[in-house]
Amino acid sequence: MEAHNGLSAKIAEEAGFEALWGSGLSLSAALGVRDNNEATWTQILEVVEFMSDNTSIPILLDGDTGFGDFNTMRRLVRKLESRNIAGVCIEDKLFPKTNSFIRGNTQPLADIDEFAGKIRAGVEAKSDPDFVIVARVEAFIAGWGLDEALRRAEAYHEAGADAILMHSARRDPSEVFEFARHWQQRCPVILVPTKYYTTPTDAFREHGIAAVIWANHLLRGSIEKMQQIAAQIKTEESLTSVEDRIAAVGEVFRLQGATELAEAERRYLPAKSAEQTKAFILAAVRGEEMGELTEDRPKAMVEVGGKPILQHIVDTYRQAGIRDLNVIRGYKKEAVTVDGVNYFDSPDDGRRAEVLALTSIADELEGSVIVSYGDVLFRRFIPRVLADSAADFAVMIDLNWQASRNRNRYADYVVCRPDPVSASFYQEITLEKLVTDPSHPDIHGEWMGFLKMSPKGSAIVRELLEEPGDAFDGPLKQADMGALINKIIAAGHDVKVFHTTGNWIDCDSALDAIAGSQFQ
Ligand code: SPV
Ligand code: MG
Repeated sequence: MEAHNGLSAKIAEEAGFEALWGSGLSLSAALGVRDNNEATWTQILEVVEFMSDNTSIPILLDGDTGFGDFNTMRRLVRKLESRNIAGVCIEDKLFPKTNSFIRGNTQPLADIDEFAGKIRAGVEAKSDPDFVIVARVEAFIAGWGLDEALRRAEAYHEAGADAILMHSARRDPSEVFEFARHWQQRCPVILVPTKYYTTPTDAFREHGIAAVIWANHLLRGSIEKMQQIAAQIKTEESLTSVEDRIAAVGEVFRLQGATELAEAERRYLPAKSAEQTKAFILAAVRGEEMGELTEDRPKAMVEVGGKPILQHIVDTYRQAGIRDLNVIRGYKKEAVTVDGVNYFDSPDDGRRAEVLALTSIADELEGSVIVSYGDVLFRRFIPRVLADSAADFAVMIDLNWQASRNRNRYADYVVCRPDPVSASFYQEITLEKLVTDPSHPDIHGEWMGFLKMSPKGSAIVRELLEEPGDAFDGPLKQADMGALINKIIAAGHDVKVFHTTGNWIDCDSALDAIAGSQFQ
């Protein structure tokens, strides 16, 4: 299959072709010049180098007439080998050549001996025994007939050509088949059925043809498509109706191998944990306790100190260096309009169905992830500490949990091992469980709503989310983050505890929202 740059080469390879034709016509047309050696051979070399770098299948370069005499041919072969090009095809015409389909029968042919010498020079310049040299015979193009075609093929084969490309401009394959019958497979024969394109491919097989070259079809396909799209955008002055007719930007990135670069960055760049962590902010619930403040918006969008709570959260995450920010919306989702974040929609708006919401985005839970709440304001060191942790699971707790109990508000209290207050500085503290009963005798702190997962932790959570709903001590639809964390512990995983006193606020009442404005 023809290709004319790194992109078309990749597309042809992905389509399953076994080899590529670096077409002189397509390469020159794509560069905006004529197929008359207007592009220099080193310019062509640069393009085929991109094709070679971007593919793993063999490339046969259309070397025109070899771009000069035997001496240029020797240099060409060496340069192509160094670019990992599999072979070159040269045609027995004169430099500068003209495309065979432009008044072909008026074109002069090369002297047989001179051309055979060029082939020998190429063969002897090879250092890779697998590099192939294909001799292209233009006798039919020039109207010189079968005998001349056979004489030339024989001389070039004798000079060491690995294969003969027999070209023809006829609408039917009769002359090339006639050649094949007489040639009797003395070496492989290659055809270019651009003009006799209606010939069934089985007919080529029956005549013992080794390969056919679809010589310019990706170029011609792209020309037509580009013309249509350009005309349509010009006429309509709009992108609306073209968007669905063109490749998505994501497809462009895929063809460029963007994923590989992202993986390489993870492997080779110094780890900046915050940059490699993504945050999911749960902002689906209304927050009825805030009354009319949340009639037309979820509580994450209630304004505190002149901007929505969610905006404060997003700003703080960004200050902490965490920029991959994802918001799960539910209640009045159209009112959630913070810029620069990715939105996901909870399948059940307005309820504390946090596990259900996470299940709906389970595929996104990969790599290093922090899940937190859309109504919790916090200092930036908190996500930083969590992002820096190598633990598979980590949470942040507030030791001053009595404040919440005294105000009698709903909270997730934590039982740790050992007690963080009496633990020595270097001791690891792990979470035993979350409890909601403020009179539980072993409470050590209050969970601040942050769950950090390492890449491995994310994978574990994805698996837990696949379990049936009743695995969460009750219907999945009602399971909250606390249930998920207890589930992680019950499955035998350690949850590391970091602690602080204050430095956060849970805006689950209008009162807290006002306190939050002082906090900021
Ligand atoms: C090319 O693809 O550039 C060729 C084949 O040489 S043809 O255009 O048919 O001459
Ligand atoms: Mg050509």
